[in-house]
Order: sequence, then C-alpha cells, then structure tokens
Amino acid sequence: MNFPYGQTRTRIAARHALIAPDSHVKSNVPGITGAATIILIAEAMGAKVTQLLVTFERGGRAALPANEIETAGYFEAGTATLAVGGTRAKVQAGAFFFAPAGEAWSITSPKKGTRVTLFQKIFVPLAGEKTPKAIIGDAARVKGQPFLGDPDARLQVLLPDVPAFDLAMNIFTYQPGATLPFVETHVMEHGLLMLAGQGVYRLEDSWYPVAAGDVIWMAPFCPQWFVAMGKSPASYLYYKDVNRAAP
Ligand code: UGY
Ligand code: MN
Repeated sequence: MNFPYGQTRTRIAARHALIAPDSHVKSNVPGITGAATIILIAEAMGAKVTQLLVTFERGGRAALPANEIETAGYFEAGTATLAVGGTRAKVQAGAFFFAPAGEAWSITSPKKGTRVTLFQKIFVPLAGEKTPKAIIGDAARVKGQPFLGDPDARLQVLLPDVPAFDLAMNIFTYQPGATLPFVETHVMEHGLLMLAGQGVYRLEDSWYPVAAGDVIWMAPFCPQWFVAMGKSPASYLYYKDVNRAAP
C-alpha cells in the first residue's frame, strides 16, 4: 500500500531493518533475466547475508555460476524447473533448495508470477567437514516441531542440522496470540520474510506491526521478539548463520 505524504513502515536502522513491500525497487542482478529482482538485505546495510526476492515473468530464468557463494531458496508461489548439483526437478510453491558453494544452479521455465526468496552468503568451511551437498525439498513434507515446548509456535527446520552446514533456513508458524517465548539476543544474524498473517515484531527497542510480504534484517545480537495477531496463523521464513564460532 502507498501512503500519502511520504510515509512508509520501512525503517533501516544500524542493527535491524524492516522493509515493507511499498518501498521495493528493482535491481539488475547478473544471471537473472525476465524477472523483477529486489535486493532486500545486503552488505551495504551491514549484513553478511544477501536476501533477494525474484518474481519471474514467463520465459524468465536464473542461472548462477559455481563460486564461493552458497544459496538457500524458497518458492512462495508458481512453478518452475530447478536444477542444482546434477539434480533437476519440477517445483511448486513450498519447494526449497540448497545450492552449495562450488555448484552452479538454475531456475527455468517459470510460470508467470513465480516468486522465490534467495538467501546467499560466502560459505565458511569447517575443518574436517565436507562441503554440504545440494538439496531440493518440499516444506509440506517437513514436520513442524513445538518451539521450546509450545505447540502453538512450530518450527520447520528445512536444511540438515549438522555441522557441515553454516546456515539454516526455517519456517516458524504461530497460532494467533502465540509468541517467541522470550526476547532472544544471539550471535546469529537473521534475514526474514513474513509468509502469512500478521503480528508485532520487537527489534532492539522498537515494536513494529508486520504482515505478509514484509522483510526483516536482524544483525547479530539484535534483541528480538514476536507476537502473532489477527484471526489466522502467522508464519515467516528465516535464515540464520549457524555452526561456526568466532575465532
Ligand atoms: O532460530 C531463531 O533464532 C528464532 N527463534 N529467531 C526468531 O524467530 N527471531
Ligand atoms: Mn532468533
């Protein structure tokens, strides 16, 4: 929604950001054609992760080369052909993938309106662990677990929770009224996309109304808390860096 008089819910602070859909501006990203690509979170704001939203036209494609960047992706809408690490699959809304560093990947033949969120970072290897392998999955097949014992706040862990992975991509679903049980403050960074519903996100000392389509960046140690509001469940997709300690 556009507000008169230059208002927006978007707020870019030093250690967190809320990006509402009304402030999106497209970028040209090498390797992605026939699509509206929005770079929502980037190094330029102090982040270590890059979060992109790609909405394809018919005939659009993404073809990214093998390099030191790893990518975790989630299809919010549409259908397409996904190829990663020698595996090829026809995918639809709810599909997710992991393309490790050193593997090229592509999205081709998208239905118009196919919408994908990408999280990208430079892979940090761990001595004694092999680079993780490519994954294509379906979130509908990943069971949600009660978060810290609360059956009304369920967490779907999409990628293997093993030391070889230096990132996680999860979906958190809250029944109306459910909350994060305490104000988390942790070394891990988050990139987040509201998938459904609405609520209030606390980021540092600010409380923000949020709804589907909003994106949030939380720097390491950004105090964070969420309450789901309204009459339907709220859910969000999020990234976090994991399994690597500072030297
Ligand atoms: O995994 C997490 O750190 C998660 N509980 N954080 C969040 O939802 N803001
Ligand atoms: Mn957290």
